[in-house]
Amino acid sequence: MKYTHLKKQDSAVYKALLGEQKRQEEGVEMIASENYVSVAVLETLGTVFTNKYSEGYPGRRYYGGQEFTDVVETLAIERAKKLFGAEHVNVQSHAGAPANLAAYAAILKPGDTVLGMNLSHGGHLTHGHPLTLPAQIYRFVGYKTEADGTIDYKKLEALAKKEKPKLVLAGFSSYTRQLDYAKISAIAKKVGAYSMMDMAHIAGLIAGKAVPNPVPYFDIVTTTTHKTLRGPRGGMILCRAELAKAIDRAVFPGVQGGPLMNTIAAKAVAFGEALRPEFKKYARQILKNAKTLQKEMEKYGAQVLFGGTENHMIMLDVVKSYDVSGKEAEKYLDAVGITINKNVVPDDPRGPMDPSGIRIGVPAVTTRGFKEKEIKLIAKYIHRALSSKGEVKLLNNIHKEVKQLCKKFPVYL
Ligand code: DSN
Repeated sequence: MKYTHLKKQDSAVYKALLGEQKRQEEGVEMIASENYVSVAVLETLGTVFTNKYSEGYPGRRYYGGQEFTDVVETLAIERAKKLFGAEHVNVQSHAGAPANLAAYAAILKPGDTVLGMNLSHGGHLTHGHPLTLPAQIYRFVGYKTEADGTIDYKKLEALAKKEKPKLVLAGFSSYTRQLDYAKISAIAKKVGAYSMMDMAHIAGLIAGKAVPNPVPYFDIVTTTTHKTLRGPRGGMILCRAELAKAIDRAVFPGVQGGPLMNTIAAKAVAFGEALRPEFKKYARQILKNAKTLQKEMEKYGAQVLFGGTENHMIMLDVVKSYDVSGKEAEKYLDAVGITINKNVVPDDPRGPMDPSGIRIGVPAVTTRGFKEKEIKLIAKYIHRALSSKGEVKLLNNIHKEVKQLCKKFPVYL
């Protein structure tokens, strides 16, 4: 990509862009929530759709000149409906957090109780962390995983009966097992609560039919459109037809003003890609790569949390496995060009800025073509880096090997 105008006009931003481009090409991207979008998606993000105000929805907007924005938003909606079998879809949420906020606002009153997964057990900030706006409006109660990494649905049902939530929330950002959607939605029904799944992390696996689809089971399903779904950074809400009006109103004008039409156009393009047969292959390869990573790390003696993985990521307790903290592990892996993030482990005795664990995901490396063979190499590099005690020469040598591997799998070049 040339960026000729930017180069001439703003050398500071251009230089940073080149740096980021090089970082993404030369490094092994293993942040579980990141991915590489296609060039078509990138192109669409940089189009004149960014100039347009389009408050409202296709066919009923507040400003004129919507004949083309209506086309792309309708395409995004129809393609998303087809991908996930949803009755209604809103593609306007700017990101996952506002999508969740809008979903809560559509069905809850201030003070209502929500059951959501505890953050250190894999849940997400927006599922009840005290510092978030939703947690100041609603009363969140967290449920936890068991020692073997599963969820005890009998315990969850007992908790729901005790707490009488208006919403039972499923979904996670660092949990690696498959949830039992039928059981969760049945528990919600039993206590007269709505059910909602935040599928942001696994939307691509669901679209690619590599894991079960939550949409038939839940009243509302929220997601981001980047991550495994490999679209532009953004959010989306899917729901039953009877909640369509409430959801649309909660997104606009409830939470947001004008939608980002360039992003919505790029969502349409990405959903078009996800509907193709190649995407099913991609989703299946993600599962194979994550399983390979789990098995290799276990062979090296590392402690993989939650009893292994059934999705796109693994969680490691690095304090127990390597006697390094999550922050140190992140630093050592950064030094060899492998990007991951430090992460809390269930009931972590350490704080979130220097927790006991790390999260490692394979969606981005799978996009660039890594298969089991390359994942085995990566596991070896991770193990060597985490065992290095920060020895610079050792880390530099691993970094050279990482760069060589990446050169063989160009992303955009
Ligand atoms: N920040 C995302 C993640 O990494 O899981 C979720 O919001």
